[in-house]
Amino acid sequence: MTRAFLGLGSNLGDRLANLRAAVDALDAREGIQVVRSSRVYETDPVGPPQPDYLNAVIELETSLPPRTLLRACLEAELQLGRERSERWGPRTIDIDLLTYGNEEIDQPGLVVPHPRMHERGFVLAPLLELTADPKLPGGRTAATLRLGPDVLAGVRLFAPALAVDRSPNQDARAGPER
Ligand code: GSY
Repeated sequence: MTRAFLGLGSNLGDRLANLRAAVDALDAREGIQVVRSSRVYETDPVGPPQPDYLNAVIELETSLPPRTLLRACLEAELQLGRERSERWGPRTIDIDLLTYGNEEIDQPGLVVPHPRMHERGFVLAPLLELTADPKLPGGRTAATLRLGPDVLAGVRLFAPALAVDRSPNQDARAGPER
């Protein structure tokens, strides 16, 4: 089993419901167990003007290899109604693979640790709640990051940690009992 961290973001529709649905959709998949979530932050958009985001980070245990995990994230986005039209546009849900164990992967379409994660307050604030020493790009450590006030500007606490719904109905969606 490998420990992985995913970044979740939503700035369209019922944003909190979208984050909750993403947690449940991922946890329902074979080979993925959501261990815990950070709290939820409301964040100023990075990129072109668009509505504010809700962001959170979740920690997984997974038996899936990294590319299969990435595909599971993309499928969960589609399941939740994400349309991948605009690269920087508003979205119902965005699921980013931030880290996969201690692995460093640089392949077309799959770069882990996520190359911009250490620059983004909307990733760092929730991620550092879950782990004090995340795997960061370029061998950086959290202790050596220069976390000036700008990094966390526009990042506001919004809601408690997302819960994982493992009620019988959710299990039914996931298929056979695990
Ligand atoms: O990279 C994920 C999508 N995204 C976000 C986001 O999740 N949060 C904030 N605050 N800005 C963003 N810009 C993009 S694109």
